[in-house]
Parts: sequence; structure tokens; C-alpha cells
Amino acid sequence: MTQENLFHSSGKPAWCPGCGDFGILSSIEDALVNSGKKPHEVLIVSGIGQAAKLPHYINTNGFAGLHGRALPAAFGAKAANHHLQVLVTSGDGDIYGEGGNHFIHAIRRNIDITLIVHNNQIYGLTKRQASPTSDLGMVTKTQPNGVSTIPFNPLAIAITLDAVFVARSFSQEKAFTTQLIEEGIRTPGFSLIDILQPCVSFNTINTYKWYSERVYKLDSSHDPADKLQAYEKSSEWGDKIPIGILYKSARKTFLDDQFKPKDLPLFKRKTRMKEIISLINELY
Ligand SMILES: Cc1ncc(C[n+]2csc(CCOP(=O)(O)OP(=O)(O)O)c2C)c(N)n1
Ligand code: SF4
Repeated sequence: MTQENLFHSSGKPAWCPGCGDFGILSSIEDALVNSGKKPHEVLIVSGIGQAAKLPHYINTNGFAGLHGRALPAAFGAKAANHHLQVLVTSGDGDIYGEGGNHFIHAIRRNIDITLIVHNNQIYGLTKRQASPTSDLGMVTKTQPNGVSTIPFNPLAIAITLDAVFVARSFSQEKAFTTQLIEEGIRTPGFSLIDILQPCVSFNTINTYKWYSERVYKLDSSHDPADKLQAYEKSSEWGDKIPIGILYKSARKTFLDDQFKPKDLPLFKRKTRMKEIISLINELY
């Protein structure tokens, strides 16, 4: 980008030098510029963790929720103002672990939110405990004998639940990540972009080198409309890890029946206090 990025904030991120989170922040800024949105039209919601600090470092509206609760907060905001472009950025622990239940049901409802998960396969903020995506055998402070529970596969779950846009990227592939986020933003409904993000301080296994040696871009032989092919790709993990758009489908979003794009957002409508009080009295 040559011109000044409107979304760039002067705040200095409190991330370790070399952390993959920097690349993701920069890709989100570029994707938002390319989307044609203005900073006041965008809300970024997060939970708790290193990744979840991102809304502090970007020039948009921001909301830091409780641990694992970014998605319900984001849904509330989208329902109150359907004109807002709502993004969620958080870590694999926050979204797939503590927030796992919300992850599942937000996809089922097809809420129009772009979810960007910084997947470093570890709890970074709390200094190296296994996360739901840690590989089997990984030794951590809390798993001294190695992780023995099978990893959570967010892409396979999202495909099963017919998420409308399911993609994976690698934080070092900045331009590629930008494109995927942009497409996620443009897609109406629930988009998942899971981004492999090296944690240089606490994950000494899944490093830049480890990911670089394994990731490859899906080519035109992959058809994102083919659910079975998407499944196959979502389970490819080890010597080869595919990045790109794994799955795309189209269906109505949760709010499609409630609001038309031109409708006045809920928060601008007059509160009908009399009716609300009578409803409360009826239920009380
Ligand atoms: C209810 C609650 N439980 C546990 C914690 C402690 N905690 C803070 S961040 C975190 C995990 C963060 O991991 P992840 O989401 O992967 O983000 P990262 O720091 O790796 O970016 C945990 C367990 C908390 N803050 N609140
Ligand atoms: S601990 Fe890991 S995830 Fe957190 S800022 Fe440092 S490198 Fe990034």
C-alpha cells in the first residue's frame, strides 16, 4: 500500500518481536482498505489472549469480550446495527476451547460475521499450555507427558455445519491472507479464516520453518463447492497442509428475515417502553 492506511493505528502492539500476530494485523488492515469500508463502519470484537489484543491496535470500533465470549458479543452488535461490518479476531484457545460452543452455534445460525482465528496451537498469553489445536504428543507445562487428546479440527467442523466460507492461511503469506479476509468480508454469512500463526516464544515445534516446509496453496483442481473434497482437504495435516478456500456454500443469514439492508438499525429505533413493560409484567 502506498497511500496511508486509514485503519493503521499508532499504538504499539505488546506482542513479542517476530510474533505471527503482526502479519495478521497488517493483513486485516489491508483487507479493510480494499473492502472500501471506513473505520467507523467496522467493529472488531475479541475475547481474551494475545491474539485478542488486536482490536486495541487497529483504527476501528472495538470490543474486548470475556474469555471465549467474543462471538455472542459480536452477534449482539450485529443484531443491534446490521449496517456494521463485524469481524471477530481471537486465538484458538479462546474461540475453539472456551468459546467452542459459541463457535458451533454461530455457524449453524449463519450470522454475518467474519471470524479470524490466530491459530498458534498453544495458549500464548498464559505462557504455554496446550490448546484445542495442539498436536498429539506436544509437551507443555500442563501436559508434561505430551498431549493425549485428539486435536480439534475447526475446518472439518465448519464444513460439517455448512459454514458459507471456510479458509485457512499462514500469517507469513501476507498478501494471500489479505485476499482471504477480503473475500470473507464480502461473503454474506459466517466466514471462518483460520490462520496458522507462529508463537515464537512458546511454541517451539510449530515454527515459521515448520509451517513453511508444509503449507501449500490449493490450486484450481480443488473445487470449494465440493463438500467431500473440502472434507478431505480439511483432514490433510502433517507433511502437507493446504491453505486457501476449502469450502463455500450459500444460504440465508440469520438476520435476513429480520432486516432489509435499508432498514433503520435497531439501536436507532424508538424504544416502545409501554409494550416492553407490559411484556415484563405478563412474564413476571
Ligand atoms: C474464564 C477465563 N479462563 C481462563 C483465563 C486465562 N486465559 C487467558 S488467555 C487464555 C488462553 C489464550 O489462548 P489463545 O486463545 O490460544 O490465545 P493466544 O494467547 O495464544 O493468542 C487463558 C486460558 C481467563 N482469562 N478467563
Ligand atoms: S507469547 Fe506467542 S502469541 Fe504471544 S505475543 Fe509472544 S509470540 Fe505472540
